[in-house]
Amino acid sequence: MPLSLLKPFAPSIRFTLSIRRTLHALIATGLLAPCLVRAAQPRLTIGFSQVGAESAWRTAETESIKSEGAKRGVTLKFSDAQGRQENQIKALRSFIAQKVDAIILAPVVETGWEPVLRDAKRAKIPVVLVDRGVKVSDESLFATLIASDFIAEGRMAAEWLAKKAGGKARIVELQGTPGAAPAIDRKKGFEAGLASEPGMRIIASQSGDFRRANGKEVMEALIKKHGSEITAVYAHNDDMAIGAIQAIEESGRKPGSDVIVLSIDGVRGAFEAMVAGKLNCTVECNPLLGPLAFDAAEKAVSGAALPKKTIVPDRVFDQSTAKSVIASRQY
Ligand code: GYE
Repeated sequence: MPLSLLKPFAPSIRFTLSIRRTLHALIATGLLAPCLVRAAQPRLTIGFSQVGAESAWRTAETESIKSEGAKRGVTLKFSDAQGRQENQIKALRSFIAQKVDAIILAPVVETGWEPVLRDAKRAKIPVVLVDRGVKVSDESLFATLIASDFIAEGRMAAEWLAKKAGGKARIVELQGTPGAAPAIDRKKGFEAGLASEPGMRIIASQSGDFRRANGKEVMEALIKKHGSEITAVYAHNDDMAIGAIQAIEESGRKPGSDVIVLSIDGVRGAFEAMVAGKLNCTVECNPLLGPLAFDAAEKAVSGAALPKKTIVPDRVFDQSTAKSVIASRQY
């Protein structure tokens, strides 16, 4: 029986737990084979609606959630929305129709979720948000959010850059997907971090949709327009920075020295680019959210209380440490 059906009957859950404890005691005394107990554990069915596969970060997150689900014996229904909110809404409706025990949602944009989240709530299916937040008038529409603090990431990037550039730079900003929480907040945090730095000017700011190819294309256009006036690039993710690095090289300038390049995520490609001297800094954003997401989903299904938000801590890495830590990076 799915745990959700047990929710209104707390004593039944306790009863199930006590059966489980008894079975474990029987295993310990050698009276029962472990495989029989595994069959007695309730298997959860969880729907996971993912944004897409626009970046190395997202691929790492998908992998973390899929592998953690498999480890826990969860039946995972995975849906890739190819970057479109309407596909995510369709996936959620289908999960609800299939009566999954819980939903994990990485929402592409912040707004427009209320109707479908209301449907999930009506069906008593808890929704765990991972990596990006939503804007809703009623916070009970989701169980919890597990994500980085994107404003803090933007601020850390600004502070690092102001120090590196000695308080004077002409910056090009490559934004993430329009309307996405990390794009909105990484911009906000970066601007706040530069507020007391009159010599640090953002001369252009455009979206590259968190994609490498778009980062390169936008950077090419900005180089055409602003040329060597550009002294720094701030990209909302590593993939766009790597695209921008190619565009800078093709224009005959040296990324990492003629132009300071910094970004967010801390994926392997960023560490390689730092070791090669082409990327100056990356602010980590941890995508390995599988364990936290399933802990939260299991708790929500069992009716346990959850904090509304869990913030995943992040650090800044630059060329001074890239070489020594690259081997220990997990994504
Ligand atoms: O930084 C970027 C991605 O939502 C935190 O989405 C995530 C962002 C990540 O595609 O690379």
